[in-house]
Amino acid sequence: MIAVPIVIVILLVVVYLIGFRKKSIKTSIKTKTIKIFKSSDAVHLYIAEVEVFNGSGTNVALPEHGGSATQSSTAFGWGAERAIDGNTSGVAPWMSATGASDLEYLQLTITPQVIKSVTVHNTSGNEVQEGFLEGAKLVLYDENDVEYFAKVLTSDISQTILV
Ligand SMILES: [Ca+2]
Repeated sequence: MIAVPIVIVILLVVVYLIGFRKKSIKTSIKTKTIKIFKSSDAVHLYIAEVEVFNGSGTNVALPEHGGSATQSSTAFGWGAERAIDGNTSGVAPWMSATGASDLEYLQLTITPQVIKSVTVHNTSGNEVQEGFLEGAKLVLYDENDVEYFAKVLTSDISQTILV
């Protein structure tokens, strides 16, 4: 009679330990690079702003916190730095814009550290009709440039992805 509760307790402890172990592994990964790949449905990849938050709530994508940005190519002179300038406005021209090939991307490099979330600000208004991010792909890489997380973006004006 007493064996059943003991077995249940042991099972609960095992489930708890497995869950704890997985969580610990994931949260210990240090991110170095964040890329957003253009959807093939979009002409250009327009990004109003990308914010990358660590556990202290600091936006580490900002240049003053160690972030930098490049992109595969630049259209209209709207450089990658506009995606990390602290201005989340999605109204042209306050955004980055890549060229129009199928392989365009924006790349952020941060001081390698554990991050908690990424917020992507989309274009808005009528100036850039094809700028909505639906189908674009967010990919995170660790400090050895190994991909460890990916998520397809939506057309939302602002979307936060928990890592
Ligand atoms: Ca901006």
